[in-house]
Amino acid sequence: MKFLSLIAACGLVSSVLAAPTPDVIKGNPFSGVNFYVNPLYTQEVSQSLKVLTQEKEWSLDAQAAVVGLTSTAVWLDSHVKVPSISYHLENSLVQAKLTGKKTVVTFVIYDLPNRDCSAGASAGEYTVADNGLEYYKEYINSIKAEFNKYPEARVTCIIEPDSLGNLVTNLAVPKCAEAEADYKAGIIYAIQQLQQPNVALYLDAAHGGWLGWPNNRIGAVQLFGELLQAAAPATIRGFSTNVSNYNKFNTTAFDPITKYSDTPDELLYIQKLTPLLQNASLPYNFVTDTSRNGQQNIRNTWGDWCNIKGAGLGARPSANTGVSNVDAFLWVKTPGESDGTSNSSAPLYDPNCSQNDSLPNAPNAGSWFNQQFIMLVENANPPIKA
Ligand SMILES: *[C@@H]1O[C@H](CO)[C@@H](O)[C@H](O)[C@H]1NC(C)=O
Ligand SMILES: *[C@@H]1O[C@H](CO)[C@@H](O)[C@H](O)[C@H]1NC(C)=O
Ligand SMILES: *[C@@H]1O[C@H](CO)[C@@H](O)[C@H](O)[C@H]1NC(C)=O
Ligand SMILES: *[C@@H]1O[C@H](CO)[C@@H](O)[C@H](O)[C@H]1NC(C)=O
Ligand SMILES: *[C@@H]1O[C@H](CO)[C@@H](O)[C@H](O)[C@H]1NC(C)=O
Ligand SMILES: CC(=O)N[C@H]1CO[C@H](CO)[C@@H](O)[C@@H]1O
Repeated sequence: MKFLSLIAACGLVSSVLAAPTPDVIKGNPFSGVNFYVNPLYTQEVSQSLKVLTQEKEWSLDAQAAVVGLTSTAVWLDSHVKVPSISYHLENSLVQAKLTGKKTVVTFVIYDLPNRDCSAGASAGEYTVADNGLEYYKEYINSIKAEFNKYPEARVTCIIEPDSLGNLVTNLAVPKCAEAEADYKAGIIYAIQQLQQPNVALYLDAAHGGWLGWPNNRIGAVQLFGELLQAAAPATIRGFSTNVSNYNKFNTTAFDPITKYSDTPDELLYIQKLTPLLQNASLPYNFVTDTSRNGQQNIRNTWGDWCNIKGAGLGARPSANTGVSNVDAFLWVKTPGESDGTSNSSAPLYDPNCSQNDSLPNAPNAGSWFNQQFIMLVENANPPIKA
């Protein structure tokens, strides 16, 4: 007995002392690995299920539980969330050990000054007027310090959804014009600090209904080129599209709202961007958010974005996309978390959130929204297999 526990103790000591093997990403960071399941999301869903079963008979709780065990991205949408990186990376290493497979975690970097400059629902903690860029750099430095503690963990980041889209099309909005220089400097800084052998970055490229229009995509590629040239030699793996959106990835039954567009789905958008990126010698790999694109023909206009009624979960997170330069389908937007409040007296109210194609009684962006979660599970396409 004593002998065995001595051996066990030696095993423990040596496994603590052995330096972990650093992860070095080559090619698609999602290929051949597991996708991280966030235990906090699993908990959120099981809380929701408790409320549900008290409220009504619901036949889909087994499916909902499967959703709770599906990989979702972790949003670092304020500086106080940064220390949670350790929690997530440690859990990812546990999941890797349990499954015998490397496990990739996706974080969303989302805290620029004047965030969400063209809308009201997701304004952030920093402003350009109040030294926001310096605070943002501290936020990025803290993220880097957390990542550096776990060189053996595999990490991908989605950098600043909506921000560059706003610079391409919304500079007429004063809050966006004011933010232009800080958005650029902040994103260049984020790329330079965060790109590491075990960290792959995806810069957000909005979606086909926004930057897909011919002039917009040319403007977007010019802007990407300008920022990547400034960030070099640091670089990115590619671009993310459709974060929090509802566009189909590949369809032949186009939604009527996309009628005048030559990029009515995300695959066509990616296929139009790819040659422009190649011609500019920029990376041209993509990830696409499929968390809510299961159903179409649910919006009055293509720009509508807030808690859309009738939406359903889309393709499950996977590296099997069928397209060589699409690295993965991801659930970036967390299914069940609100896009914004429908209360017109609330400080973060945006009129998009009380239109007739939005769910009523919605809480603030990021807060749990049971009705939305139920709806997404009920309308999942493909359906969730329990
Ligand atoms: C897109 O959908 C069409 C028709 O449904 C199919 O033939 C094609 O293989 C799909 N392309 C990709 C890349 O998935
Ligand atoms: C390719 O890039 C060059 C500049 O490097 C530009 O002049 C040309 O218009 C681009 N062609 C296309 C098809 O985008
Ligand atoms: C909703 O947001 C879109 C931009 O995505 C905008 O085009 C539209 O006018 C907004 N609608 C309302 C009612 O604010
Ligand atoms: C709407 O927001 C206002 C201002 O924050 C608050 O006083 C009110 O209680 C809210 N209404 C509902 C229904 O939550
Ligand atoms: C919803 O609102 C739009 C205007 O935003 C209007 O055109 C449409 O008829 C309304 N639909 C219903 C079902 O009330
Ligand atoms: C990054 C990005 O473009 N996100 C957009 C995805 O689509 C929704 C709905 O149109 C928008 O609200 C997001 O801003």
